[in-house]
This record gives sequence, C-alpha cells and structure tokens, in this order.
Amino acid sequence: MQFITNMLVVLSLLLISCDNKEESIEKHVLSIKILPEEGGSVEVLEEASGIPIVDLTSIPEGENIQLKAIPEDNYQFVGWTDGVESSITSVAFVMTEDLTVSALFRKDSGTPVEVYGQLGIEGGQLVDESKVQVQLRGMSLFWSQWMSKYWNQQVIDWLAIDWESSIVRASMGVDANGGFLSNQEEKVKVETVVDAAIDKGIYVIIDWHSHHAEDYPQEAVSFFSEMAKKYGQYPNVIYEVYNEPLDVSWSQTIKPYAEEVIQTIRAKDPDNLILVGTPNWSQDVDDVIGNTIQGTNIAYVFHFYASDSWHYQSLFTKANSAIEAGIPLFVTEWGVSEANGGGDFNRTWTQEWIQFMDKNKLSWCNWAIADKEETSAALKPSANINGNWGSSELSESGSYIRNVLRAHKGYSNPK
Ligand code: IDC
Repeated sequence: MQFITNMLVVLSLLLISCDNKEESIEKHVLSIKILPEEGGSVEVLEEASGIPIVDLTSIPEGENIQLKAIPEDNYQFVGWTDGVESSITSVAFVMTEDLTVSALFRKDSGTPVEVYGQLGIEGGQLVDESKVQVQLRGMSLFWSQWMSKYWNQQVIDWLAIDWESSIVRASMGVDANGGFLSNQEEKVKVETVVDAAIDKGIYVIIDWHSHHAEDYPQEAVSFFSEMAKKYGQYPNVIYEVYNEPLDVSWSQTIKPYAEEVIQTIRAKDPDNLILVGTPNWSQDVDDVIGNTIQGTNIAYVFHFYASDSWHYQSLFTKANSAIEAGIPLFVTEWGVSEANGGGDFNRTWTQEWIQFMDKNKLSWCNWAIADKEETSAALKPSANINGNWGSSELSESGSYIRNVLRAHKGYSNPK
C-alpha cells in the first residue's frame, strides 16, 4: 500500500512537472508582410515535415520554420527583409523570438514607374516600392528659357524609347534672363514635360534651376505648392527645390530655405522624393553630414563634371564621406565636359565616374539635351526638335551617353 501511495505521488509529481513544462515552452508570433501590397504570397511550413503552420501567433520556441515565397504571374520575387535577409525563394530558420518578415516582389516588366512604383529613401539609399535599391539613369533637359524647342512630348518619348532613359529632368530657369521670375509661362513648359513623362511611365524631376533660390523663397513655395497639388499623386514626380546654391552656408541658408519649401510640398504630397542642392554648385555634400533635414524621402544633390580636374581630384572624396555617413545622394546633373559645360571630354575619367555611380547606385541625369556647340551638349546644332535623332545628329557626348543608357535598358526591361 505504502508502495502504491508512493507511486501515485511520484506519478502525480511527474504529471505536474509535465504540465509545467508544457506551459513553460514559450510561444512566438510570426508576422509576414508582402511588399508592395501585392505580387505574391508566402507559405509557412514546419521544416522537417513540410506541413503548413496554420497558427502563426503561437509557434513554439525552437521550432524549425521554412518560408516559401510564391510570386504571382508577371511578378518576380526579389528578396526577404526585416527579420530575414536573403534573396533565395525558400529560407529556413529557428523560431527564437517574435518576428516580422517581409517578402519583396516587383513587377517583372513594364515601364520604369510600373516596375519600381513609388520611390523612397531608406537607410540612406534610394529604394523602389518593394524597398529594393534602385538606380535611375537618364537625361537632363537644358535651361527652359534657352532650349525650350526640345521641351516637348516627342523628345520625352524618344528619350524613353530610344535612349532607354528611366528619368528626365526639367530644368526650369528661375532667375536667369527670361526665367520663371520674369515669365511665369516657363511653368507651362515644365507641365508639358511632366505630362509627357507620366504618359510614358518614366520619372521626372521638376528642377528649380537657380543659383540664388534663398533670395526669393516665397516664389519657390508657391510654385512647388502648385506642382505638388497638381502632380503629388503621381509616383513619377520628383521635386528638386534648389539646383545649385553658390558659396553659402548649408545650415544657415540652404537648409532653412529647403525646410520651408519642403513643408509646403508635404502639405500636398506626403511621399514623393524631394532633392535639395548643396553648397558650392552642389559639390559640398559632406556639409550635410550630421545636419540632415527632418522628414521622409529627402535626398541631397551631388553634381560633378567628369573632365574637370578639380572635380576629379576633390569630389570623389566629398561624395564618399557623405555616402559613408549614410547621406542619400542623387546626381541630378553631371556632364562629360569640364565645369563650364565645354572643354575636354576625358573618357577615362568619365568611365571612372560612371563606375563610381554604379558602385554606389547613385541615380543620375546627364547634362544636357541641347544643340549648343559645347562639349556637354548631347546634340549637334540643328538636331531635330522632335527627337528621332540619327547618329549624325548626336554629339560625341550624346552618342556616348546614349550607349551607356541603352546598355542598362532603362525603359524596355527595367530590372
Ligand atoms: C551651363 C550651360 C552653358 C550656359 C551656362 C549658363 O552648359 O551653356 O552658358 O549654363 O550659366 C552647372 C549648371 C548648369 C550649367 C552646367 C555647365 O547647373 O546650368 O549649364 N553646370 O556649366 N553646374 C555645373 C556645371
């Protein structure tokens, strides 16, 4: 009897301890996000058995999990992020904590805007709607008041289709002779280009092409407020609120100006990219380190001219320090020439600059669609005002840049 009682005590103790053990196994929550909100789905399996796990809110500590990403038709899987970093469709891991995992999908063909969608800045980098890094390449138009013959839909179509530009830049002259301040009609030229870019599914920069924007902030505020109201819902549109400040202070002059303009843009458009010029012709991007502008999707303008020996000697360093400090840069303008738009076309240096931008995935627009007789102009004098340019109409710079752009298939297959 004593023996049986003892056994019962032992048994019940065992049961209690089993119970306790059962209760003491921690449970974890697995949240799965699909980015953008469509494009595929994710299967969650027990790794060993391959059986689907139905309740993702209570997964035992130590469970071996397998995730499988399944793209829908016309989408590709691009990777996992947040809790798991991988680009392989199927990943396995052990559940040791509550975890959020995002699966990234992206359209596998279409116009640049169909594929990349809404742009953003994350972790100092330009990313697409799926939060994957993206590099856009294209052409800058020349000052609106001096080269408006090329500011038309046919030219934008040609740049998208034949040049494979995924982006164009509308450089609206502001204070220089005949610019927006003296002729508000310049705005209509911008709208023509923006409408054409939206039609074609490429990105477009609305550039306040000025060297003195801090002298008339109210004009910029009302211009960009109008543009944001009109175009804010289109992911195509990017605002460049200041092309190139001169030798003025980042913190005392440019930043306060930009903050004022950004505030009015954000009142109408919560998310499209905003680009801000930096001191000394948008060269001193390192001045922004430790002094960035608060807000979302803001990047900083970096300009260089590839055959300029001063730029070659000093600007890699400046750009590198900014990049290392996590400052997102956008090359809204660069030329193959020297800084004045003319002079040499040094192919070796140009190649190095292009490699630099590729390595750091810096998006760029090349200066410029113009038929002026200067090294940086892409067209020869009197090139067709409706695009459709044959090789005899392209300058050395134009045919070189066209080849670079076509090698990346920015329009027909933007991956
Ligand atoms: C240049 C043009 C040139 C024109 C000049 C007027 O190439 O034909 O006479 O503007 O100021 C920039 C400017 C851009 C310049 C370009 C080349 O943003 O407007 O265009 N450049 O000098 N910054 C550095 C170089």
